[in-house]
Amino acid sequence: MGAAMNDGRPEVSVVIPVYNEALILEESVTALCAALRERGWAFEIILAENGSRDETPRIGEDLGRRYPEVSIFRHPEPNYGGALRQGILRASGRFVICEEIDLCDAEFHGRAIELLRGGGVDMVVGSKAMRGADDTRPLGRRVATRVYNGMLRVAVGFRGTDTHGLKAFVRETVVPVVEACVVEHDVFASELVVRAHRRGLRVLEIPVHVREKRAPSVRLLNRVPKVIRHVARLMVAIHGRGDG
Ligand SMILES: Nc1nc2c(ncn2[C@@H]2O[C@H](COP(=O)(O)OP(=O)(O)O)[C@@H](O)[C@H]2O)c(=O)[nH]1
Ligand SMILES: [Mg+2]
Repeated sequence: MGAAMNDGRPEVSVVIPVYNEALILEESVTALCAALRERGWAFEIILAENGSRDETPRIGEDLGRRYPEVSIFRHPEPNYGGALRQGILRASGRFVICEEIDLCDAEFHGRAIELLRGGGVDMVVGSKAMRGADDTRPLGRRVATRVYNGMLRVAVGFRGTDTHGLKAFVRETVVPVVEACVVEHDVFASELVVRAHRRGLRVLEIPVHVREKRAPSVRLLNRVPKVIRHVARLMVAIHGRGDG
């Protein structure tokens, strides 16, 4: 594995859910691997795949053979949140970065790990909507981010500006929060951030520059009914049982 391992464990685990990403998987992982090696970090990259209908699994396996830092596993059902959660639980690094294959934002990695190493924060969230962020996605996506965040504000009293993107955290501190999460699919990522806030973890948002390597794969409108159902479920889980 990479340089400077501690007890055979990497310092940084990068978890990336992947679904039908054959077009950009190899290029993204190769560039990410090179960028992380360049930093001299001891790291691993965990690809969390499920149900792809293209060459994603084969390309992922192949990358795993070529790069000792890279591994891929298959989550049994098509479920972004389930795959992400499983990937986090498989991670062994002191810090975990949750990435997206179309972003792989090296600048975020550098800033987030520096903040986590400093010890003053438990979780760093990359915000696409706060002051200083630069979001180059289409207008519909940028509006959706704000509407969704407004829903979380009303439903569960979320006070931040974004939950659904890049994050990095101290594994040991955040795994219990992951284990407390009940909602699957897209909303799991939000539940993790919302619960981290509610439990009094030190969560810091930093602005990100969003540059997607390709258009989003899942059509926005198709996702809406499911997201509304899952936010409702989250609201009941948090208020209904009064848990954090
Ligand atoms: N395992 C898994 N990964 C997914 C799924 N849907 C999307 N992803 C991955 O999640 C990341 C973000 O997906 P993307 O289509 O860009 O959605 P966005 O959130 O609208 O930007 C990418 O790495 C995708 O490959 C899914 O159902 N399962
Ligand atoms: Mg995307």
